[in-house]
This record gives sequence, C-alpha cells and structure tokens, in this order.
Amino acid sequence: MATRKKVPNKQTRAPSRPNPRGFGLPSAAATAGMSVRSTAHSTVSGPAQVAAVADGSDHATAKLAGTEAVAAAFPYNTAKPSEFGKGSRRPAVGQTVEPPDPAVSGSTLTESNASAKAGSGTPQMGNNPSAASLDRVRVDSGGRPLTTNQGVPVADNQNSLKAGLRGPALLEDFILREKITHFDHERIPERIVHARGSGAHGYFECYEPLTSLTRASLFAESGKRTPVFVRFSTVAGERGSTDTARDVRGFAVKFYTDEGNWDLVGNNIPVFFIQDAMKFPDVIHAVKPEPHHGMPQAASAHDTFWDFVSLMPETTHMLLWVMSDRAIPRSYRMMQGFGVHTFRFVNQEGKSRFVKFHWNPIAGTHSLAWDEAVKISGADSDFHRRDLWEAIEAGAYPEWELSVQIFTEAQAEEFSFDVLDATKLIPEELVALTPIGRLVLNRNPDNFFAETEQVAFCTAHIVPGLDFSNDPLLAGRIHSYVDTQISRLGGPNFHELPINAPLAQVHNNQRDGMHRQAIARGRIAYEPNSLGGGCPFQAGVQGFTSFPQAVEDDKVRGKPEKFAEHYNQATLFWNSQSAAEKLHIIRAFRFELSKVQVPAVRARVIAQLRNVAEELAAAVADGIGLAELPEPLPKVLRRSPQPEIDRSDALSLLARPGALGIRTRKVAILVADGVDVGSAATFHQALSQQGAVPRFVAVKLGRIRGASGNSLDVEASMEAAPSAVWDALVIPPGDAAAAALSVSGHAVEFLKDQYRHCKPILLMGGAQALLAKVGIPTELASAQDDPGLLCFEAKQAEPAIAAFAKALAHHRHFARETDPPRI
Ligand code: HDE
Repeated sequence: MATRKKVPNKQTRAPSRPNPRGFGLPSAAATAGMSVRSTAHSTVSGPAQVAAVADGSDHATAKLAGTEAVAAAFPYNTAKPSEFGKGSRRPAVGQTVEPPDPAVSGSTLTESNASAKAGSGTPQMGNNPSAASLDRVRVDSGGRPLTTNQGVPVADNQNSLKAGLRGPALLEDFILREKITHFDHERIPERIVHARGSGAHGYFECYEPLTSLTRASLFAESGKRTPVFVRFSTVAGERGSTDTARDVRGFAVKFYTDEGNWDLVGNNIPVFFIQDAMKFPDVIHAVKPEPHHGMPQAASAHDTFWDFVSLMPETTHMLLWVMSDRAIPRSYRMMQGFGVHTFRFVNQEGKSRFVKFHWNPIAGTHSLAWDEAVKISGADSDFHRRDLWEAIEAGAYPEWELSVQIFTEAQAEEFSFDVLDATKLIPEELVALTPIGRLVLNRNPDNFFAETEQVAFCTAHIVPGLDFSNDPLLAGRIHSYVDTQISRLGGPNFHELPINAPLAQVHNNQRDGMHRQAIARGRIAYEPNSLGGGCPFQAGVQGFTSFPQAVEDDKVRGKPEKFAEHYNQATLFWNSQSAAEKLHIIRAFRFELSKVQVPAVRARVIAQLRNVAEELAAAVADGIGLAELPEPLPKVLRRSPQPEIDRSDALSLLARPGALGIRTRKVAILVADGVDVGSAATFHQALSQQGAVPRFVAVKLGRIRGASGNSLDVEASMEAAPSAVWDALVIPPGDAAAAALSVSGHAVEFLKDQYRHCKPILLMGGAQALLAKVGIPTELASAQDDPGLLCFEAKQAEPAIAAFAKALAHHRHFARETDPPRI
C-alpha cells in the first residue's frame, strides 16, 4: 500500500482549533487576502488564487487553503492508465495525500466542539469504529432502572395512564404506546429457506501456511486464529419448525478475517438438487408447504416435491443423500459440512487451483433413526438447538477439521463428470482430502435475535486469495444472498448490524439507505477525488482481484454435455452404503412415497430409481405396493461417461465414527422405588467421569427411596424426556424397582423404543426380567448375541460399566434391526 505524503500547507499556517472563530471578520489585510478570508466563509465562489494569503488566519481560511493544497497535489488522475488494456490486469493503487490539518477532510469546522453525544472533538482519522468486537454493543442492565427507548426512567411498569382509577386509558400515555408499538414490530421476515437454525461463535485455526496455494490471510500462518460465527439450519421448515425433520442441513460459516469477511455457506450434503440457479425457486416451491393449504410443514413427503424431482432427473443423486440418514443427524455436532461448489484458491503470483471444502466433525458422523426423529419432534422440537447450546455451555466445544480437495483445470478436464456441476462430488479416491485447519465453537450467542437471526451470510462475501468457479448454481447464489437480506433485514445497510460487521476496516463511498449507522465524516462520497486527499483510495493489486479466466464463447442458455449424466454418482452413493444404511434409504423412499397421493408420481420415482439400482427400485416399489415396475426414465445421453470408481467407502456414515467415544452421549438411568441406590450412583458417577451425560429418569420428579433406605433425586421424568431423546439406557439392580417399572406404561415404552432405535441397553440383576415383559428378544434375528443388549448380575458393576461404555461408543447397533421391527 502506498505511503501517504502529508501535503505541506505553505500558504497558511493551520491554527489549532479549540473552536472555530473569526467568521466574517476580515483583518486589515490586502484585498486578495480579504477575498480569501471572506469567501472561505461563503459558499458562493472562491478566490482566483489562495496562495496570496500568508498570514495567520482564521480556521475557515486555513481549511480553504489546506483544501487548495490537497487538490493541487492531484494535477491529474494517476490511476487512469491502469484502467485500460493490459494495464487493467494490475490495477494501480489510488493516489492519496494526507491533508495538512484534519479539518480539511472534515465535514464541519464545529467538529472540535466536544459533547457527550457528538464525541471528543478529536476526529478518529482513518478509523471506522463500527468494525470492531461485539463489546461495543453488548448491553447489560444490571443495577439500572427501566427506561423508555429515549432513556427516560419509567416510574411504573404495571399500569397504563388512565383518567381516574376506573377511567378510560389516555392517548397521551407515550410509555405504553412506545412499549406496545415496539412489541408490534418485533418480528422480521424469516429466511425464505433455512429459516430454522442455531448459531454459535468460535474460531478457525490454520494448521500450516498455505501461501503456495492462496494468499487468503486466514491461511497464511500456522496457528493463526480467525473468529467465526456459524449457523446450522434446516432448509424447508419455517422458523418454528421441528429440528429433526428429514432435510438437508445448512452449515454456514462467517470468517471475520483481517482482510474482510468470508462466508462459506455450505450444507451437510456435498451435492445439490439442481444444476442451474434458474431452477432454485422451482425446487423450493415444490418442497415448501403446498400453497393452497400450507401443508406439510418441514417435510418433503408430499406430492409437489416428488412430482418436481421425478421430472428433474438431475435431482437423483441428491435424493439418495436426502433419503439417507444424513438428513436426520443426531446432532449438528455430528455432521459433515461441504462447500458444494468448486471454488478457486489464488496465490500471490495470481496462480489459481480449484478447491472443494469439507468440514469433518471430530465427534464423527452419527444419525437418528426415522422413528426416533419423529418421536423427538414431539418430545423436544428444539432437539438440535438444545444439543448445540448445552454442549457449548458444558465446555464440550464442538470441533471440525477443514479439509480441501485441490485440483487443476487439466485434472478437472479428465473427470467423467463436470466440476462445475453441483449435482456431482469429487470422490476422495480421485482427489484426496488435505486437512488445513480446525473450527472450534466455544461461545454461545448472548441474544438469539441480534446474532443468530440477524446474521446475514452471502456467497458473495469472499476475500483476496479465493474466487468463484463458473458453476452456474453458484452464480445465482452470488446474487441471491445479498438481495434477500435487503427485504429480510430491511435495507442495504445490513452489513452494519453488529454480527455482520467485519473486523476489517470498512471505508467506501456508499451512503445513506434505511437504518444507516455509520456517520461518514467529510463531504467526499466519490472517487477519484482530490478534495479528500484521494481517500478512500482503490487498493490496487493487493485488493481483491478476480482470477482472469479466459472466456470466449457464444452467449447461450444451456449446459455442457457432461451435465446430462444424472445417475453414475447416485449409483456410487448407493453402492457405498452399509446394509443398514441401504435399508434406511429404502424405508425413507417408502415413507415419503406413501405420503404421495398420486400413483403416477410414485411410479415416476420408481422409474427414476431404476437408473440408480434395480434392487433399490424393486424394494421401494414393493414397499408401496407397486406390482409392476415402470420402464426406467429415459436418459439424455446415449452413451454415459464411464465412472472412475463404483464404490467409495468415505460416502458411508460409518466411515467416520469420530474420536469422542462416549463423551456428550445422553444416558438415561431408569429408577423407581426399591432401586439399588449405591449401584445407580456408581453408574452415574462412572459415566460422568468418562464425559457422558447420565441422568436419573423416573416416572415423575421427586425422591426415589432405595432398597436399603437411602435415596436419590430424580433428574428427569419419562413424560418430559421420553426414550427418544436419550442415546442409551441403564436399568440398575433392584427387584422392587424392576417390578414397579414393569407395570409403568411409560417405562415399558421407554425400553421398547431404546430397543427399536438400536440403542445400547444395560440391564442389571432383576431388571433383566423387564425384557420378557416388554417382549424384547434376547438374541438377534440371526440367532447371534445382540452386542448392544447387555445383561449383568447385580454385583458386576465394573465389567458392566466397561461393556456398556464400549457399546455406547459404538453408537447404534443396527444388527438388531429388522423390517418391520420385531417389537
Ligand atoms: Fe442457499 N439461500 N441458495 N444454498 N443457503 C439462502 O439466503 C439460494 C444453495 C444455504 O444460515 C438464502 O440469507 C439460491 C446451495 C444455507 O443464514 C437465499 C440457490 C447451498 C443458507 C438462498 C441456493 C445453500 C442458505 C435464504 C441456488 C449449499 C442459510 C436466506 C442458486 C452449498 C444461511 C439467506 C444462514 C440461505 C438462495 C442453493 C446453502 C434465498 C438462489 C447449493 C446454508 O439467498
């Protein structure tokens, strides 16, 4: 960046400015000097030459002389040549000079008059204080009386103002009216998609300098930490919809880098439904509640969605992912994130390589069972929001590793698919993942609305060192995100909302608009200028420069041929799933299509699936009672490109069990009067020590009396926290307790659901009798032992805990699963 030269003000000595004086009081000077002094106070015109004034003068005259000096330092625009031809590849740094006195670039000579509101009277030159930490706006009301929005203390917050105690309320009551009016306008439009979400603060830490690949400052040093705000979301549901709907999850990360904000607005699925932004409103209209009756909420299981996707074969690959367990994650902490599109890294020399971004959770990838997700929706529709919040509050900070796939244009040419097609991924077998850093979420927001609701992610927010590819879906997004904030957040100044404001300085000539916060000093709102010393000036090549990709072609509406192959990667995904995952996909299609009322639409989906895998199409057809398989959907390409691989283990959820073991897993210890309190406490303590989250659960809150006279406090009731919200179950020894639980419908259901959802179950001593009562088979359908169903004698606490921890770390025991479930 150019160093700024201060312009000496030879003509006048700028006096110090305690306050502006001398208005309209010409001294006994020469006529020329008089003319300068008088016109310095007037707006009509100016002297032919300012240089004539040499004596100590008043502030206005000094300002005029300083302005003349600054303007004279710009005899012409030095940056012009770099606008044209080859020169435009390396834009010049804008010319700037530093004014001899701050008043020269100020708005008003009165700025030195300080006040508690107007400020110190000393301008903060070159600083935008709104680009700073959230401390500047965080409010705490401790020890403060209630006030109106104008800061007037409120004497009585109970009663409106009336004419007499039983008289009519008075219009004059500005306190009541302000309170109610603000309340009336508390809501803003929800996001058109991804309305339901939860966010957290944290940081991104770079492993090693990536300077050979990118000049992005956040990747420049090992150990460098960049603050982030992350928002996870579902797509289709409205703001108050359930967390555990079958849906794609948003994974949006705002990096507050020191060269501006970068938003990586991704999903937990690496591909998308469509290839071109032109179809986005269609796919969203199809999945959202049907417009005539507003149903169903947060669900793709309805006619319009399946009608649309079965007419759009490019959706097939994504459909396989959305019908898989990826779409019902156990926790936001346990899902991957993907940038989806191909982006560019650009290094200091201007060399570019393609890049795809992957977030991999340290907690591993884990999901819910569909029946469980449905039940959680009733028990706790905030399940994912609560999980994220509580994990962070407890200090179990969620963590992901960021990896990249780096490849060249030449490599991309060779692939059987097009890297600009967002319905395709790049298998890790073709381009390996390189870990480059980690993301840690370590702070919950103070205020949901101010932070999580008002955060505005935009794919257009990128920083030097990164760039877009020509993915036509991405192109539409670059427009859409800024645009949508204007109606959602009420105008073009949403970037000034504290959560959106960058930490990097913001200086430009954009002005005005609804809810403007920044108070720009001075009269300059254009560039080039000489009157403001050229500031703010263009940064030149150190600023963001677009990668100069060569483009020469006809203007057309269309897609490259490789985009027409829609099934290879859907088949790859199917082939790469474990048996249990395949069963879940079949069941998901069966469930969704059972909700479709038009048989022709159901049949069309089967025709679509026949191009993925015959076994899948046949199983789903059987599940919906379709006796005869329809012809497969016709393909556009006569000869499909040959895929490079037909199986990729990394595409299975089981590929990433994670490194957390049993940490943060929620374990219900079911208790009733007569329980062995000592044993129950031992389990509680041992599991807590290993980082799990055990709770004593009973029919109702209160105190449970143990077999030997001691007692324990119930921590949750089965009504308030039923089986589905727990990861595992322990029933401690105690014959009387087991007998009491066996006649409780809640307890029976609890045990049955733990079993049905393939969760680890530990039954101690007499509790084993409950198996028969609930009808739980002690062996798998294959007649083998069920590794998730553990029975131990009352005194075997130690081996029982060890075996249970192992079973819990395994997460789910799908070997138990049958279709339909045995109980
Ligand atoms: Fe979005 N998307 N999207 N999207 N998207 C929005 O922006 C859009 C797409 C994603 O937590 C909206 O601020 C278009 C792909 C996330 O606040 C809107 C197209 C991916 C979020 C919008 C896409 C996403 C959004 C609505 C196709 C994964 C939530 C509110 C051309 C890579 C961000 C908003 C948050 C939100 C438009 C496709 C992810 C309307 C036009 C592909 C995670 O601007």
